[in-house]
Amino acid sequence: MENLKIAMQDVASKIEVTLDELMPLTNLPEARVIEAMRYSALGGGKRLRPFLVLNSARLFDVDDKYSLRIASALEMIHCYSLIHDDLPAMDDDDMRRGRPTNHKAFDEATAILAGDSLLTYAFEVLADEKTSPDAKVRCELVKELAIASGGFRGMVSGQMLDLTAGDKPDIDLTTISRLQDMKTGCLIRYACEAGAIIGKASDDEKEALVSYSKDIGLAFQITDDILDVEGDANLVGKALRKDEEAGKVTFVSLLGLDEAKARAKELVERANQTLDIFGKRAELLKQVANYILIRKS
Ligand code: GRG
Repeated sequence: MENLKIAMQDVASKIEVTLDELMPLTNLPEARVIEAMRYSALGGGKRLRPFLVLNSARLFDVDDKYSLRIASALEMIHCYSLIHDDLPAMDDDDMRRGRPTNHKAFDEATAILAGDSLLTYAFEVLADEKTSPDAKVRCELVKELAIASGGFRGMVSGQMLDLTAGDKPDIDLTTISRLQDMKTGCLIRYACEAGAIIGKASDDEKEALVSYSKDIGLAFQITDDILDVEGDANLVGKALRKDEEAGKVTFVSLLGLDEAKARAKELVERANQTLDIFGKRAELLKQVANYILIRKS
């Protein structure tokens, strides 16, 4: 695990530098929105999605200078979703990553704009030639990210279902899995898929990465539900036990803690098996899947 820790810190610092360069501060009168974007995008976090992008792309010897731009675009979408999710109209949270949420640090209108701007800027970054000299690759990266984050079969659809789930206490495991697959899973899937796209992976290689990412995405959400019940709010960096208070159906409420943990473990084991086609080169991806099971934040 020491290896993994160093590798994750390395990606986190590289992504911090890239995001900082991509979003320079300005003296212009509208600078407040840039400050709010930087507040959330440079505000720490595990950088799991960037780690997955870089290490999937490295399987195909892609230069990090390309993957870092893709990872930054994906992190921008992730941060936009967190800003909007924390708003009073959605989850109404005061703390995120151990500090005030964007709308608490700025104001609601600025937080909405910062989220909007991160969402659109992500596509500008992807569409730029610096992301890939191959226009077909850029197009595919843009298209798949739009699908993963959108409202037809992506993150926004998952969020919509989540917002209305409270009114439907009879939700079953299939429904909750579909909801979470869209809300959390789609961006995690994109991280690995993007590595395959930029790496011009074969169909089998791409399929293996997508299958791995689907399984770890679900395991990630199950552990999120577990952390909500037995996690430490100081380590997680936000208020916990909100699901139970809101009467929300989660993997833990449906399966119980032990069964939820067993399910997450099974998913990670299956995910790691699918990476066997890459041999030793997939070691870090396997380690990060194992880390999902024991994460404390
Ligand atoms: C508002 C369109 C819109 C979508 C919001 C992702 C999401 C949908 C809401 C976040 C709510 C939440 C806590 C989901 C559980 C899984 C998740 C995405 C956790 C946060 O991701 P981490 O743990 O965060 O990777 P860090 O801070 O490490 O980047």
